[in-house]
Amino acid sequence: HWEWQYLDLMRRIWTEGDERADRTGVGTRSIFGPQLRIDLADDRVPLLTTKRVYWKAAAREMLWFLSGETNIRPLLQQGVTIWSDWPLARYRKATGDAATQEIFERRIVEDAGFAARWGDLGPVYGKQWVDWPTYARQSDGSFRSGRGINQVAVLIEGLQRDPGGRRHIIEGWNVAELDRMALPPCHKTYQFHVAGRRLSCQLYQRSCDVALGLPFNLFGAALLVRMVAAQVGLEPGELIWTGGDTHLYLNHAHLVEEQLGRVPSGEPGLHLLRRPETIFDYVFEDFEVPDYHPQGAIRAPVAV
Ligand code: DHF
Ligand code: TMP
Repeated sequence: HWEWQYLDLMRRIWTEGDERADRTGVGTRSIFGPQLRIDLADDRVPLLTTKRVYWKAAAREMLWFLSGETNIRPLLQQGVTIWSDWPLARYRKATGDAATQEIFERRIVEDAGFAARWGDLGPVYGKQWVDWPTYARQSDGSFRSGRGINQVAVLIEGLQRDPGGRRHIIEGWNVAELDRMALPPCHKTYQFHVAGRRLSCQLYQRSCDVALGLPFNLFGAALLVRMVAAQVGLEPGELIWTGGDTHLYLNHAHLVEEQLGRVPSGEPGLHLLRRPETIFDYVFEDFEVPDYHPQGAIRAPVAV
């Protein structure tokens, strides 16, 4: 069962990880450069069963990336609150207003102007994936913005034209724009690879919160591979996940202890019910996760 790889990673970090201070002030145990290899054949999906993972939020987040959006408003309109903490922290700091998360989120949904002012994360994943900025030099030597590059469309086209290519990459790490992002991309590079009829993907994640972020990131990546494979007419192959700084936050001790005492239960699947015209036309209702019978959710605070 693939999930033992996740549990083993968790155990290894907790017992052998290097204890260090981090940006958030919470503190972590961390290792550098681990890898997971997950077979995606036969509708398999890396979705944890040893705790309940809110996969619907991960799916909606992936569609939000593909839509090019960087404002949390469309997520909140769908009840997805995983990105609220960062705009909220910025809002509190800038205004001194101690608004609760609920009040802040309600205001983002109800007030488009407020959302435009306070709900944007900057040029994060969505922007870089489908509208990577370009600059055109003018005859007088000045620069003007050119047409953005849709990396996802380029990827699909490239896989169709040259399946054997070694340049099938979606890159989030736009060095020139990092300082305007609420959070520089964690799952920063996706490289695709075709062998025979199978489409594999290696994800490089520079920084990984194993307890909260990774379960979402694995499901999201698998969903992306499945959509790309369906669009280019290939079978899903392997998802290879490589982590940079791969850590457990010290205030997740109860989660680690609880989860490491559990044993994987069953194998959920992932069905794509429809193959729309383009990868940008998927909707949430196109996804189905049969046979998901997870064990109980384990709450833990997210480090901001
Ligand atoms: N910062 C940190 N420190 N860790 C992260 O995982 C993280 N992830 C981000 C942005 N910044 C981050 C975006 N993705 C949760 C999951 C994914 C995510 C952000 C937050 C999260 O809090 N998950 C909880 C609650 C999920 C829910 O029901 O809404 C969980 O128990 O999985
Ligand atoms: P950092 O920018 O200082 O590395 O902090 C980012 C934190 O968020 C780090 O704990 C990794 C975590 N994270 C994930 O694990 N997955 C994600 O998708 C995102 C956005 C963040």
